[in-house]
Formats: sequence, C-alpha cells, structure tokens
Amino acid sequence: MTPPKTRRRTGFVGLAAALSLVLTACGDDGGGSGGAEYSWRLAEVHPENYPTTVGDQKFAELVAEKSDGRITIDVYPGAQLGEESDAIEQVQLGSIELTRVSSAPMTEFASGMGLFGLPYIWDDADHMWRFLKDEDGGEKLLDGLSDAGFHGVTYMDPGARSFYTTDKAVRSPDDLKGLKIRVQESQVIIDFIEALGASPTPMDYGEVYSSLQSGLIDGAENNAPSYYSASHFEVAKNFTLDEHMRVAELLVMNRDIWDSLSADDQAIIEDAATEAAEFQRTTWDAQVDKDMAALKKEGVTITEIDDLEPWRAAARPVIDKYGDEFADYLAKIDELRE
Ligand code: BDP
Repeated sequence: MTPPKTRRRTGFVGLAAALSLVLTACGDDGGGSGGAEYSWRLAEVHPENYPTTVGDQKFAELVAEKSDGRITIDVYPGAQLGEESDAIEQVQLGSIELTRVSSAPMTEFASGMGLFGLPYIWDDADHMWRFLKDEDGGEKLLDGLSDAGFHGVTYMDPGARSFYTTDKAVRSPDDLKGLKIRVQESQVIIDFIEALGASPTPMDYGEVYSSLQSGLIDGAENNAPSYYSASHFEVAKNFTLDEHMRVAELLVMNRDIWDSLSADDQAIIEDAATEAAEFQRTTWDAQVDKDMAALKKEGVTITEIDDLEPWRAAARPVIDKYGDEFADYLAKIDELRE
C-alpha cells in the first residue's frame, strides 16, 4: 500500500516562524546539515504505545534523522498539553507547533472535515485510504485547513468507530433510542446521533470515562484501541460493532511556521510524515486484534452486526441533510469503490 501523498503547494512566508526558530546556522539551507535549527512540540491525547502516538514518535525520529538532528520534535502523549480542543487552539496560535488530532473537532475550523462524520460511507479501510490519497479527495480537504491557520501534514488511520453502552447491549438502531451518547465536537456527528433517536452529548475525550461511570451518559462510540486504552470498557461493557464512521486522524502544524520553512525542510517533513503514516497504518490491524482479544477476556459483551441495512436506513436523514454540501466528495467516494 502506498503511503498518503502529503506534498502540496506552499504559501507565503509567515512571521510566526520566528517563534520556533532556535538558531540559524550560516551557509546553505539545503537538506540535512546546514540551515536552521528548530525544536517543536507535538501534542497527542493518546497514551504511549497507542498507534497514533507510535506514528508521532516515528515522525519525530524520521524528521531528526533526515535533518541530521537540526529539527527536533518532542511528543507529549496522554493529553499532557491539554485536550484536543486546547491543542488545536494552541497550534492555531503557534504556541504549540504540531498536534495529532481527530478530524472531528477540526470541523469547526474547516467545514469539509465534517465529511468524516458521515456514517456508513466506506466499504473498508482501503476504500477510505484511496480517498485520503486522492487529490480531489483527502488532499483537498487537508488544503482546506490552511485558511484557518493550519497546515495539514498527513492523515493517520482512525480505524472504525462503534457504539458502547453501560446498561444494555445495543443490537439494533432502535436500542439506541433515548440513550445519551457522548460525541466528538462535530455537528455532522451530532446530527447522526439524533437521526438514530439518541441524545448526543459532546464532550472532551478525557471526560468520557467519568461520565460513563457517573451515569451522565449511557454510552459513547470509538474504535477498539481507544475503547480499550482509555479503559472505557470498565464502565461500559457492551460493544456493538456497527463500525459507523472512520473519522480520519490528522497531523497538523501551525501554518505560519510551515510557510516560513525552506523548501528543503518542508520536503523533510513531508517525507517523514508519509513514512510515519504508512508505518502507523501497518500497526493498526494488529492493535485492533490484540485489543479485541483483551476486551473479550475482560468480559465485554461484543455484539456483531451482520446486516447494516437498518442502520443505514436510520442514518439516511443525515446523509440527505449533508448530501449537497458534500456532493463532490461523496461522488468521489462512490467512484473509488471496488
Ligand atoms: C479517538 C481519536 C482521538 C479522539 C477520540 C475522541 O484518536 O483523536 O480524541 O477518539 O473520541 O479515536 O475524542
């Protein structure tokens, strides 16, 4: 599988780059040695060893290697630099240079990212990746971040999200009716949950465990590695594998900093990101298998969904609502089915 393409046009040279410019060496600015030195921070909500954190670390290692140590990136996992919403704002301001976040909360800054909140639109991960790498698909959506002050560096694999609930196992969309379900901050996702007759409750990822435990919410939804690593399974023991969304993971950078880099340094970042994303993707399936086995061992009730039709039918209003806004992307998604 070829990695996602990340090379794109570059814009004007911004001033905020001075913020993260540590020292400018004399001489040429080409490739590894010579050129400016930078020291950046990368915010991540997941713990160490989670696939996206492993991807971030790989990215940092590759950037250091390709720049002969001129560009160093320190990864801060476990939301040490704040929840995703805080990290996004800080990257926009330039006080943190980079963050790996879900595309859902980026919808507020670039409405196109709402596409990834639409349910049941992908056949499988390969289908999604064909779209992510397409210049009229994922590449264009990454470019759309630029107006909000971000440079979209690359996508990472988000897996597929499924519902989990505290009290009873969900077997059909009807079972979700009336339940309070935590959602990410994205209007499309809020509309999806409403279409199912449940009550969407947006909140930060870091609040989900205690909200499930206290009964503030009846359920949430995520991929198996998140459900497991954040221990949500301890307080919501029913996992229903409807795999409704693939909410692309993003690595984003402050745009002014990006714009101020030399073409060689931009190329180093693009190449490192492409390799790191490819690497992250190869770790995903094994992590899901491992976590599903651990969840079974922990006594989680796993409900497989054989027939998605009732789910698609229940979610139809949200596809209808956003059909026009995302018409071109949805046509591209259809074109890329096999
Ligand atoms: C995980 C994403 C993470 C989000 C989290 C969430 O990797 O970026 O913060 O879901 O639901 O799958 O908020």
